[in-house]
Amino acid sequence: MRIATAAILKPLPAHLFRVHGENAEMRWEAMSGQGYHTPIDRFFVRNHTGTPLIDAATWRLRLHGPGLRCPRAFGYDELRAMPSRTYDVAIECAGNGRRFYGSQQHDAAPGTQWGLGGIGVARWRGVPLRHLLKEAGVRPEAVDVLPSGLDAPFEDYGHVRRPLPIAKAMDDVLVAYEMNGEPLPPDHGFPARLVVPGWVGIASIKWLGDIEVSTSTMTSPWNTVFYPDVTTQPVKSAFELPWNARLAISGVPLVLHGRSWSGQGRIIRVEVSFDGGDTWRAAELHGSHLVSAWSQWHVTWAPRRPGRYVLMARATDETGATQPLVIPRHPFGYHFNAVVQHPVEVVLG
Ligand SMILES: Nc1nc2c(c(=O)[nH]1)N[C@H]1C(S)=C(S)[C@@H](COP(=O)(O)O)O[C@H]1N2
Ligand SMILES: [Mo]
Repeated sequence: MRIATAAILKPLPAHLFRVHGENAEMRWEAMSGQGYHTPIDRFFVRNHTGTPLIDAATWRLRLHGPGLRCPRAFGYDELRAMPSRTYDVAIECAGNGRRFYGSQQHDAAPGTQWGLGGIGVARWRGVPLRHLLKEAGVRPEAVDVLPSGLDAPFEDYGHVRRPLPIAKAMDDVLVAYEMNGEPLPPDHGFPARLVVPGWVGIASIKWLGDIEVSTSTMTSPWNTVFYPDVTTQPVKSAFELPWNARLAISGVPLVLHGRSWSGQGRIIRVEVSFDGGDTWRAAELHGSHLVSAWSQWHVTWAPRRPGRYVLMARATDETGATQPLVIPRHPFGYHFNAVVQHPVEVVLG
C-alpha cells in the first residue's frame, strides 16, 4: 500500500536546507562541527515526485525475471532477520554543483540549480543485494538488475528505475533498511532502498518494490533520457562554511574545515588556495580515508587584511584524479567538479 504525500515529509528549516521544488539541498555550514556522518535532519533529499508512505507490514520486495531460477518475495521482517552489513557511503546527486556551470563558467545548464549540498554520507545497514540474488537462484546468464521504486510514476516515464550491471549488483550494493542507526526515514526510502557505493545518486533507488533480473541488456528512461553516461562520481570538495561567510579575525589564525570525496577511490591530498589559485597549501586530512564516502580536513589561514576573498579547495584521489579549474560544458549539467570559488568576507573581530 502506498499513500502519496507532500514532496518531502521531514522539516526543512532554512538554516539547514535550500529548497528547490521537490528537492532540498543541504547548506554546507550545517556540517560544521558535525561528526563523520550527515545527520538525517540535514541530509539532502532528491525526489522525482513525492515521498510515499509505505506500510512495512504488507510491503514485499519481489525479485523476478529470466536471470533468476527461483523468483522470491521478501517481507520487511524477513529482510531484517538476514545477515546484515554496515557501510559508510556517500550518496550524491549527479547534478550536484550544477549551479556553478552558470555562476562560474557563464554557461548555465538547465535543471535543479544545486550548489554543493546535494551530497550526504550516512551509515547504512542492510542486506547485501548479492545475498538476495543468490537466494533467488541468480543464473550465470544474468546481465542486468533493474530495481524500481514504489513512489508515484514520474510524468509519462513510469516508476523511477535504473538498471545496474550484474557485476556491480553482486559486488558492494546494499539493500538498506537503516540509516545512521535508525529505520530508514520515509524521505530516504523506507522500508528499503539500494545503496550503490561510488555511483551517481540515481542508482540508489529508494522505496524499493521490485527487482527484475534479465539475461540481456536493459534500459530505462533513467539511463537513456536522464543520467545517460554517468556512473561513478568525480572528485569534489566543499568548505563547511556559508556562501559569503563573514569570518572575524582577531590575531589568531582561522581554522577552516571541509570535506572532499570521490566515487573512484580514497582522497589522498587536498590543497587550498586563498589567492585565486596562484598558490596552494596542503590541508590536513583527518582520520580514516574511506573509499566510498568522504575525507574531512582542515587548514589554517591568517588573512592580514579585512576584505573579500575567494577560497578554493582541490582534492586528488588515489587514482590520481583531481579537480580542474574549469570543466567542459555538460549538456545536462552533471558532474560539475571544477574547483569551486567560495566567496567570503574577512572582518575585524
Ligand atoms: N524511487 C526513487 N528512488 C530515487 C529517487 C526517486 O525520485 N525515486 N531519486 C534518486 C536520486 S536522483 C538521488 S540523487 C537519490 C537521493 O537520495 P536521498 O533523497 O536519500 O538523498 O535517490 C535516488 N533514488
Ligand atoms: Mo540525483
